[in-house]
Amino acid sequence: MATEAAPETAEKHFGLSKDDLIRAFRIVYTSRRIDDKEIQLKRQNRIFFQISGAGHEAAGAAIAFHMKAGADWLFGYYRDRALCLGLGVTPYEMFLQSVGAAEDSASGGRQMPSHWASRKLNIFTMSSPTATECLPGVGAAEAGRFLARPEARAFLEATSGFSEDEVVVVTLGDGSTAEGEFWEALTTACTLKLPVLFVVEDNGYAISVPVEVNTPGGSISKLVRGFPGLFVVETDGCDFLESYDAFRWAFAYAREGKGPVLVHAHVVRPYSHSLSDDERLYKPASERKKEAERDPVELLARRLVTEGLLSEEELALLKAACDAEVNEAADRAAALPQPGPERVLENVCSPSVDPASPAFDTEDRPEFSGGVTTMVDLINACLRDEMARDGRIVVWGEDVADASREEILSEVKGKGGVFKVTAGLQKLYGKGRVFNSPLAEANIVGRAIGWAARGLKPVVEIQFFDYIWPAMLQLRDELATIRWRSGGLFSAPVVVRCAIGGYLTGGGPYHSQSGEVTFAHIPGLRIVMPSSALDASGLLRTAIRCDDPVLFLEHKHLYRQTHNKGAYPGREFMIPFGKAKTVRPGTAATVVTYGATVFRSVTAAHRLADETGREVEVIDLRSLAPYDWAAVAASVKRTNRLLVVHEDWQTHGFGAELAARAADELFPFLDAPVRRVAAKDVFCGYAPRLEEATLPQADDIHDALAALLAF
Ligand SMILES: Cc1ncc(C[n+]2csc(CCOP(=O)(O)OP(=O)(O)O)c2C)c(N)n1
Ligand SMILES: [Mg+2]
Repeated sequence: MATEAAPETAEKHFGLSKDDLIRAFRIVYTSRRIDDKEIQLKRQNRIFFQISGAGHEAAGAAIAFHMKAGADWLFGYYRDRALCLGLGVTPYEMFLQSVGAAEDSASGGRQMPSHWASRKLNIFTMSSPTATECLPGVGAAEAGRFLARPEARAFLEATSGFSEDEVVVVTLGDGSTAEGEFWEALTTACTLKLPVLFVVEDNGYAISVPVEVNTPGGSISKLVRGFPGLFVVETDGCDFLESYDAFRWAFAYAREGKGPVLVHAHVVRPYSHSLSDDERLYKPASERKKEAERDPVELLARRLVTEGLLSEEELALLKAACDAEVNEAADRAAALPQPGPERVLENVCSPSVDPASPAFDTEDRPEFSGGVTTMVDLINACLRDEMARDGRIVVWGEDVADASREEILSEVKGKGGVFKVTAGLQKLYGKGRVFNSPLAEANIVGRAIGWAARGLKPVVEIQFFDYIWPAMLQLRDELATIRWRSGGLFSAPVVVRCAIGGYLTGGGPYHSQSGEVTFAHIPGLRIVMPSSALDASGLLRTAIRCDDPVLFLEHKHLYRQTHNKGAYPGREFMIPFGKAKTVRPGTAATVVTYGATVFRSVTAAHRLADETGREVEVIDLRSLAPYDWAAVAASVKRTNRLLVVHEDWQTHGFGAELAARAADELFPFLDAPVRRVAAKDVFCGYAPRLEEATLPQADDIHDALAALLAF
């Protein structure tokens, strides 16, 4: 009897109806058929890469069944085809990416297939590095909580908004859990009790490397059980119904605000790692046979038939309908053109907000107040006023808070940064907007991406440039690429402040490093390096208000000098990027420099003028990406001599770029070879005499200039 059968089915299938199960089958089967079609197209050279979601389909469909598309967020990876289909990405959209079509809505032909993105569905643009999605996912969850606060109402419209019980789903493979960023993400998800659902799709291999090499003991779910508050679930990801049930509990826990969850889904990988891999080289036939028996598409098909939900004929008809849809979508997409060469440079930076434009230039309209003070104070004042102007600005990093344990603030003065740049900001704006991160640089930058993607404005601190490197993957492969790789769908206008440089007499090799050129080389990142308090104030304001990621380099040695002090220039004082400053006029030669060598260059120029009566022009670039080539060229056309000075190493340094460009574009105007003064190609020693001999000094600049003038 129907009335008796209904509850039995409901119980058996966790409340899912026959139609639900058929929908699940459509998803897993279509996913597999898209992979098969792509493999065919790749073999015909009609697409250029293929990586399949085969074996992961049932787990993916189960996740999709529980997600609220467009309310929850996905920070996923390349095996999530079924999950994305379940959320609403269409087969046609998937093929647009495989053929590299200009119309590919996820990336405009930028990304390999299986790197989806959708603004509408809250699928964050996927990248290829393993596990880099974990920290942005955690950041997005924090951002959701921040946006849910009543204080956020004032600026909610300028953000992604939030949903009451939203969950951020982060997926990754078993091998990827060996990456430190996964553990950094778990750390923050647990300490902050965030609604993040980590899904480890464990197919037993990372390309050819079996799971026990990446995971001690071979089981990630066993390994993470000690994380406080983390709900850990293990499931057979090949079985749709078992997965559906596991994710039911997982989502309920996260939605109720109890904290993060890790679902360990055991899946298979029947199609090799990608079409460039042949698993027969490292997987014995017996193992492949066992995997084939767990094929999730077959398992679900068998269940539908054996449980009488579909007849063999109905199943065949359903498959035929899916096949037809897949073939039609592939044919339609394959007919479309790739983006033309005119689109190569699109979306490297914001197309609408140009921080080099006059809109960011109020340099000639300062409204000074107070006496002259240090660079530290003016950066602090700029942060203070910008945070008052825009509630979306949030500050974190190592030691940046006044005190993580807020209740002790009545007893102590508070820390506010190892250089005191952020001192007092927590007291003013609370620990919701100014807080300490764990001691983990990728964590700092990665989380910021998640916040920024949702329309907030993180201004984060990397304590020392010497320790920026754990964040390199986030900076270069995530932050810098997000707008470009998503065809403008997403952006992450994060400001990363970082103390840089030497001349500390005792800074040693790990507190004296330069290396700005490593970042100036990366498309999509803006690099700024002020030499005076006033410039720092104006450039930081531009960095915060612009719509691109900015690496804001604050020279430690310049934080508290007397020669570069300034008065606070007011709440609207902005200096555009790419606008150099002539700090000393002259006609005999041009010195182009930035950072701590500006003062040394001016000192050298003064001495030379005293000795010879010849005046050398000194130009402070102030920003390196973009840099003010027009100012350099105009000066060299007048002086006919060029010396580039920087603290960073000489070999492959910023001076190499300027010298090459001068040789190319200014050759007819040069009366002498372009010269460089820079650090010796060695790390900076602790002994002050070593430091002095390593970093460029005013004497070195003076001597180079004398030689240049004598040429
Ligand atoms: C940081 C980084 N290192 C190496 C690679 C190359 N690579 C791509 S996928 C992969 C294996 C990933 O294995 P796993 O996490 O188990 O995911 P699966 O592909 O098995 O689903 C490797 C080494 C990469 N993409 N990123
Ligand atoms: Mg794997």
